[in-house]
Amino acid sequence: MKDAAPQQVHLADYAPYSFRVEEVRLTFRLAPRGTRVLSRIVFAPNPAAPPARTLFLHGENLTPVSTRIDGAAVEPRPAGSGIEVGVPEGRFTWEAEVEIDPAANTALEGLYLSHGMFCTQCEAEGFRKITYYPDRPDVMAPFHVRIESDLPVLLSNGNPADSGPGWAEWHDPWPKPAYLFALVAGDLRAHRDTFRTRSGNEIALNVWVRPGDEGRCAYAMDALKRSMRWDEETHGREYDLEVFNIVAVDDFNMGAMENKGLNIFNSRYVLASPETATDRDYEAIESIVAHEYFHNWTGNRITCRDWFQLCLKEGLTVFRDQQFSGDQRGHAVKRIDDVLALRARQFREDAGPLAHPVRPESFVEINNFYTATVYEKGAEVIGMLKRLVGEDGYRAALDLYFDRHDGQAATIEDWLTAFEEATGRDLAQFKLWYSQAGTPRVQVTETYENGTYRLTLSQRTPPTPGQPDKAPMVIPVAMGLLTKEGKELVPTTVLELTEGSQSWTFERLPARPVPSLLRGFSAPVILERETSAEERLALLAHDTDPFNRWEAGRALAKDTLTRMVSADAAPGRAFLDALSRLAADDTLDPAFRALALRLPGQDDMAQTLHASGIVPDPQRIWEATRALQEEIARHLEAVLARLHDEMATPGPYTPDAPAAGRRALRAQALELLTRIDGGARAGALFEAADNMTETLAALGPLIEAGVAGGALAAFEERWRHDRLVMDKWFALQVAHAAPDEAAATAERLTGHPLFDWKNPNRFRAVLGALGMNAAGFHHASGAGYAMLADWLVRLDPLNPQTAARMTTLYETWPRYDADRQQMMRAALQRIAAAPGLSRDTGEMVSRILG
Ligand code: B3K
Ligand code: ZN
Repeated sequence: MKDAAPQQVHLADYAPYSFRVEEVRLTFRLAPRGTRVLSRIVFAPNPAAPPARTLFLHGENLTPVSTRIDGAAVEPRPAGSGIEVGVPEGRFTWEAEVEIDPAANTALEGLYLSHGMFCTQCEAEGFRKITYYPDRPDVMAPFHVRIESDLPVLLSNGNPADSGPGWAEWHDPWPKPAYLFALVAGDLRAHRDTFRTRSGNEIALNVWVRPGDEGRCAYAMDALKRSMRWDEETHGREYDLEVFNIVAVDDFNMGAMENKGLNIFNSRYVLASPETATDRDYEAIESIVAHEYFHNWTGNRITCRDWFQLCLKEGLTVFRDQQFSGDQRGHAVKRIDDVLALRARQFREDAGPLAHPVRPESFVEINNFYTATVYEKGAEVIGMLKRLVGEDGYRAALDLYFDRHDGQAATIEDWLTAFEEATGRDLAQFKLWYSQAGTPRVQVTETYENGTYRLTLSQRTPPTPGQPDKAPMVIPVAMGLLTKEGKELVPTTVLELTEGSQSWTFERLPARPVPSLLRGFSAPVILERETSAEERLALLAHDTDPFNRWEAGRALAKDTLTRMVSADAAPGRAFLDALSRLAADDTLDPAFRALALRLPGQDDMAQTLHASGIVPDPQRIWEATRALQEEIARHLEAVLARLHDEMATPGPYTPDAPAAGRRALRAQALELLTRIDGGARAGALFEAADNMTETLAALGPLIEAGVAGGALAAFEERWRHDRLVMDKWFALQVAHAAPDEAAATAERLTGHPLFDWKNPNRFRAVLGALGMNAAGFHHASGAGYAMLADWLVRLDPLNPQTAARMTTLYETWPRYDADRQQMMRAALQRIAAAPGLSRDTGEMVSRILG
């Protein structure tokens, strides 16, 4: 395993590599236990770096067979995370032959095997496990790859160059960093299509899957074609190779990877059919296919100078995929979904021991920084920038950025300079969003006198690890003013809060207005305002901004739950009536109504209580949530029953947003009704359902009602041979288990013959679901904490990346009471003490423990 004293890497230490790589030629002789990799790399001095006569190359777990410079054998010496060797002046050619062992690669980084198929994952630093190379994103080169293998399908980046029996060659003309390298070899089937770019090039598109899965590729292909068109129409960006390949792999550490011309996907984000995938799956496939495709320009053509700049490609590409999905499915609902995810993951991260800036300044293992902060807050920062410079300014800045940096490895400074030059706006203060961690709090105070409303906004960002003091940020606050009856007095305007505290006045108002603040969630901040229930009810009924309309209902639900948790109070009649009116309002989009009827998640409630100084008790939150759902079900029974009947989608299943919205509303109604009907409707739906969305909409509530035994057995019987569907079966039972049964359920399932703990999807289905079942994971017995720790200790030596990522389930320990804190810390300490703990998990547990 790795050494005990982990090396920190610092942004401030960046220095360019001493050499340029002019050309890379690789030959792979594939064999599961002994793959030979031959490399021939032309290096030349980098004019932008001091001259050097020592070549450093990364390399990990490689068995060298031979190494040569300009044809003469050399003997490099080990150095840091690779090797070092003396080189001649000027241009020279490095050649190496190494042996690697894909079959032994359980970490799923580098070249590995999944069901007999060779595949790669190189981002961030996996290429060094394939051959010796300057494995850093600022070294970009064209690659020529030859693959020798008896397997029928042999793929790499770029365009197919030549092939014959047992071999194929690929040429990628676009200079790229090694992290975008990919190779796939296997017995695969293609779902084929073509796309004509707007300048008339015909691109061959393939989705490659295991035999038997061909029938489940159509939606991913359709999403790809829509993404390609969208990037042309909205950003003027065309595809730049003759072929675009997507490969679905069952064993994959994350969602997908944007390798140039050869995207590799976790199969759960490719394969879909009505019987096996839910509406949520279809939506995720659409957005991830788009995300990886959009990386072709934001990430690949323009990449990152170093890994500290990760948000340059990730924040921007998330922002682009969010815009795309909004255009496809409707922006109002998409924005609410995105903010739900932001609060659930990023606000949680920002409030705990793992808080870090969007552009971190140091790391031990970069894989630990593919976080909600880099991705989701990174996207929010771009959304704010766009709001501040306007639609046209944004377009001009992006055009300049693409023009100026195409083919380069860029920085956040380059990105912001493009905005400054294209729009004339000074972004010096705005740049703090990249360096200051923590979620800003914006406090609202106001006065109203003689028709004049004065609004004062004050900002403060709490301390985060390593950052005790914070400076004021640029916070765009979109707002409007309404009358109590819902008439808009002041339409949406954007206030720019740049100082610690600022005031704005609005004059000649007919009466005290109801402010609608932070419309569209215009900045990733927490708003602090004493708001009366009357005001919230007015906004819920009338706000013209759909986000804030939803937000008002959300706030009422949180207030109600807070009172139920801390004072055993009953839910207020006015709230229930408002919810009822909203549910019954058929002029509103069903998807929006489904979101409005959904109660805050239990972890979200814990976060909310903690932020207002209350120590959350997960058990009480669970009880209050159940009680409130029951109250809502009783109060709204008639309208929910009507929705349940009327929102049925007759005819064959289609995955489009309107149909999915109807199913979501129906499922929401069903979940509530099951609290009072004992599972009658859910049981009927389970029997009748002909698609996975409805099957799961029925099964979850049946489990919670304690009447799912037969349904679970029938489901298992029908789907035992389908790995993606069985992931759902495993996850659902844990996710919906009652608090005192969650750990035992997870325990039982880990003994199931289909529990393959080495497969990340299956591991996450059980242990990830346990960590997300708030009341179950945080059960007072500590059984959940202990069980997860046992499994992470077991997984870490095999798959450090997935183990490290899952330690974040403990990041909330500071929120809880002394007993839980002590048990969570003890679990973390037990992981920390595991012999040979990986650098990945080691860094995470030590940061979480603080
Ligand atoms: N860029 C990859 C993530 C790589 C993660 C490495 N641990 C997928 C994406 O963001 O598109
Ligand atoms: Zn990405």
